[in-house]
Amino acid sequence: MNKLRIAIQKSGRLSEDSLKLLKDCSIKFPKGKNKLIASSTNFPAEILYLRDDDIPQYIEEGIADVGILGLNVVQEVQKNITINQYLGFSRCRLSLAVPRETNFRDVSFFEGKKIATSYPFLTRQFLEKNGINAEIEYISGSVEIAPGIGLASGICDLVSTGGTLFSNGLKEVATILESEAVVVSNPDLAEDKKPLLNKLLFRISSTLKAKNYKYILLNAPNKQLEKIIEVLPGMKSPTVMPLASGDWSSVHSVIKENDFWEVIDQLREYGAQGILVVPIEKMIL
Ligand code: PRT
Ligand code: ZN
Repeated sequence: MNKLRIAIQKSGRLSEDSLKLLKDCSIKFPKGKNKLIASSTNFPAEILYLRDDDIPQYIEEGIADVGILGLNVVQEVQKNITINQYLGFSRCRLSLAVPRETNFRDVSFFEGKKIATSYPFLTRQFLEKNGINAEIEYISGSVEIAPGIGLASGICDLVSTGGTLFSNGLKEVATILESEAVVVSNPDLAEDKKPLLNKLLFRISSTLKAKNYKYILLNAPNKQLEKIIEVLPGMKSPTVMPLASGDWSSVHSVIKENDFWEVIDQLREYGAQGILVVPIEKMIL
């Protein structure tokens, strides 16, 4: 039977979370530091460890079937690949930056100027959209030093904390793209591999959903049950079980991580006690 070839970054900012995601999907494979390829021991898959920039091409050419990499790379390289899932990790933004002392009003500042970047396609696209004519100087790394050495008036680079820009005397002036890790795949996947991709995507989305929800258990006075159930919709509706003694019930449900504190405050207001909130490992809807 054919195996699904999954490409992940060999070493870098995406590696750890990519491996963790596969682990959360219960896809096991032997560890080996210098391995470039490893066969899963419990899923029909092979893991390819690559440089992130090479992943789109490998997928387009059918050498890998599916991969995990930054949206920034996917959008820059313009290969024929499908984005299947946003993963929420390795978040960053592609931004234009200029020396801190620059009197910057708007992007027309860049008219006739030179911008250093490792993202020439996205930079040009942004400038064209804004009707600006600027020269793009492609450099593959350490872009942030370009203005300081007189190579360019500004840069377009990835930013996460802003620390690198700050320590190089630069300020962020416009964001071109908000990025995060994504799952991408070959749009013309062989028929016998499609069920494997779907299986993988199903596991990934179940894992991601679980991260956004919590399981909640609490004791509720029976006379307040109706109000408490109203703030706890659950996946269908909450489970309610009578306690062995007194006019109390045990209520079990699922809540969104984002609504968490607001829901807890309301529950306490309605007299809920013994509230337990526990993580969910997988969530199948
Ligand atoms: O060797 P390989 O080619 O595989 O790795 P790489 O060196 O090209 O990539 P890597 O590991 O640095 O980044 C992989 C992916 O992580 C990127 O494509 C992004 O999708 C994502 N990511 C998230 C980042 C950052 N945050 C980030 N901060 N990639 C790079 N940076 C760099 C940025 O270029 C700048 O130099 O970090 C610096 C800015 O960080 P702050 O925190 O100082 O703002
Ligand atoms: Zn790279």
